[in-house]
Amino acid sequence: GTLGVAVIGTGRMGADHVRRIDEVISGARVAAVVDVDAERAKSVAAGVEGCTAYTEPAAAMAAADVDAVLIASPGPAHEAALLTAFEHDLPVLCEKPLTPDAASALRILQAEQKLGHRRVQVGFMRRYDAEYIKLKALLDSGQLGRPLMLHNRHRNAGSPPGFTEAMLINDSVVHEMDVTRWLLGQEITAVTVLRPTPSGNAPDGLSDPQFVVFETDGGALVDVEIFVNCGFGYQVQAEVVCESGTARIGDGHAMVTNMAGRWGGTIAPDFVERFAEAYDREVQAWVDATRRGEVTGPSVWDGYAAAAVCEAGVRAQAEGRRTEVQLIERPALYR
Ligand code: NAD
Ligand code: ISE
Repeated sequence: GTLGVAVIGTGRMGADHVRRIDEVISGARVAAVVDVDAERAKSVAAGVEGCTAYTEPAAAMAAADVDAVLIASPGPAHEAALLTAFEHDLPVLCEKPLTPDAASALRILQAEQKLGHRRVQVGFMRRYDAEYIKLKALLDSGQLGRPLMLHNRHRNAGSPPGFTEAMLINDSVVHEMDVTRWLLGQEITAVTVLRPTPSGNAPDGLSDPQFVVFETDGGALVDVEIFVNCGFGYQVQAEVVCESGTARIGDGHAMVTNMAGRWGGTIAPDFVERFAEAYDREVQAWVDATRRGEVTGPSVWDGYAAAAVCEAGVRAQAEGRRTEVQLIERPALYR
């Protein structure tokens, strides 16, 4: 039957996922929404037929019409929601980051193992982006030979108030950490963070942009330009340099116009637009797998591994030196 989903957190991403499940996704409906802000939950629920508003995740998860949970609250609230979902043995799609630090991610890793089966897909949506999928297929085909370097650019038009140095790593660069592990099939072993003199447009207390370097256990070097106040739009680009060629994605050349003596295209304003199709594919894949009784996509292991790299990244950033990643051995459930 139709999957009754409880969406926890109805902010920017949560509200967009509610719309998506309501209007785009097949096989699921929004049975409940939860927000600590009762008014926000009520107003989102009011737009969806048969949807109940709650302020407590536990209350929604105990409801008879809730079969699965989509967590879109801020990172620090994910651990409590995940543990409650495990108590009810409910399937979960958890927005990235799994949790904001390695110790809490490890607790989730242990809790899911205690449950005895995988229940969580982590919201690393770039794995569902059409261009990233093509790039991964090309690398896996071996036509380009061994990947030597991966260059990434990650630019946001602006950062929200309260966006911190640590969030630059935990909320933004975490995407490149996952994409690196997934594209290359390698673990990240060390992180170094370098900074130019900050842009005059960077908010107080945020050194922006920054240049992050990963080393991998396969001997590849990965760099990330993270620039969250670039001002001109939302851009995510990647270029892999291999032994026999290179491949590049994210140029956004879907349409090129000629007008008034210039040629060019448009830049997406934000992630909601840039990754709209990836989010659609991600949520549909989660609903389809859940209805088959399966769990696919980025796992709690992937969420933990990214959190461990984040922890090294935040330390590298604060201490200004190359920092090695500490990772436990991959448990049998995730092999
Ligand atoms: P937001 O601040 O816009 O929304 C968060 C909402 O959660 C708010 O309405 C807040 O009141 C509510 N909330 C806070 N604590 C809660 C709790 N304990 N229980 C229930 N609700 C709670 O944040 P956002 O930008 O929508 O981010 C939400 C999540 O989505 C984060 O994990 C973030 O990293 C992730 N995100 C992912 C992407 C992506 O590209 N995949 C993009 C943006 C955000
Ligand atoms: C945000 O949380 C995201 O996940 C976006 O994809 C990323 O581009 C942005 O920098 C983050 O703040």
